[in-house]
Amino acid sequence: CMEAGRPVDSEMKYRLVEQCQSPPLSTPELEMPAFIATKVSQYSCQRKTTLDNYNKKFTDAFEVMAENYEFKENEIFCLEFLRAASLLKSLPFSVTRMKDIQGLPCMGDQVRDIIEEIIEEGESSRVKEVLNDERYKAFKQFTSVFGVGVKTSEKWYRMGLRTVEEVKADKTLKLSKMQKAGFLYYEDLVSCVSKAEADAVSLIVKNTVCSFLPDALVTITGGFRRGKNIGHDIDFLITNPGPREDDELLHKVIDLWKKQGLLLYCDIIESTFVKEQLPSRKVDAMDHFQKCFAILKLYQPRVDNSTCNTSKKLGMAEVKDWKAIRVDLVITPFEQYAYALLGWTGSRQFGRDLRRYAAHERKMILDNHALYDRRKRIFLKSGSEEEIFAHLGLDYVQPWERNA
Ligand code: DCT
Ligand code: MG
Repeated sequence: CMEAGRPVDSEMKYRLVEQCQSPPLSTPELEMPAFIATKVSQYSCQRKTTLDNYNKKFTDAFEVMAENYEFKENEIFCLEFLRAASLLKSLPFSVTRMKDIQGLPCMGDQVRDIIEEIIEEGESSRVKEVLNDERYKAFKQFTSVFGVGVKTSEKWYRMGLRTVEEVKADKTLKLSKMQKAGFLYYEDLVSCVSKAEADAVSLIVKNTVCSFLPDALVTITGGFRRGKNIGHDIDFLITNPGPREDDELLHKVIDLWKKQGLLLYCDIIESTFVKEQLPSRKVDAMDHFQKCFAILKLYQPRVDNSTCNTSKKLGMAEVKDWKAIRVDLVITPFEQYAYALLGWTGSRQFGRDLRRYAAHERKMILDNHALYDRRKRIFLKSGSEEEIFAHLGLDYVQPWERNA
């Protein structure tokens, strides 16, 4: 979740989808009688976005554009493309003509130009330009390393570095502990986490946490809670119902994993939460929970083939029987659990829009800890995600419909 690589190479995604044509839709008006473009909300928290994306060739293109603007630290244009991508992901049909996007929000000129070009030419020249851009390609590689963000990439790029190999080879660079781990386990970390791996790690986390606190609630959040079957990390929320709070829990868990040889990297961040403080006004603010960004060693049941035994007998290098996996553990007080769950379930865009909706439409401030009503000057308590949506006057959106 920190500065980390994205799960799927957008370039690959883009190339793959370029080739497939969407099925011809003769009369979408007749097939979608309930669809009225002007009624589509500009906020993704008022839409349902499942993983069935009928407009992947457009949304992949927008995500490349957004990422390029992120690398250039142009937040406005970055958001414009992220919002457009998110909107098209929520459509129940494939866009095949400009008429299909008529009346929809979030379709600015830049966005429309790219849609038009993809409809007419099958691909966008602007997106192709970005994909071939030296700076974009270098930043894409650098930010795929755990612990490397835009700032570090900028520095390396200015030094003339262009690839991960060049960075690795440059022994004069001062790397953070996180980046060192990022390079050490690079291959494992860029290969995505599967659902099966997430389930295996989930068992380990639950068993360890419950050995110290039997009543603790451990929930998988992030993309896996939204029904994705791959991710770049596994996110967990841990809380203890009942009065007892245990500030030492996270340390106990980490210490045990260290003893068991399961911990490859860990950065514990102590809670910085101040009760009296209003929810943060920063739209993309990090929360104040005690948390840990870790890399776990997940042993994998090896396929039983004779080559492994032979290699041992012949004294050859042993086959690696584990994979490094990025795991985030977040500890929350029980009263804040629903807010933390909503925030950590994402998607990022869904969370952004929830906070923007709260601020602009309800004069409320939402973050991962609480919801504050500025008119009534009170905090609104919630014991479940449903209650938070209700406080905001929103229809409930299921986790698997939050893939905005
Ligand atoms: N989140 C948050 N505050 C942060 C970081 C993340 O509230 N400082 C939320 C937004 C999404 C969610 O936590 C999980 O973050 P990621 O793991 O980055 O996203 P993901 O949706 O799980 O995607 P991936 O499959 O790439 O892990
Ligand atoms: Mg995640």
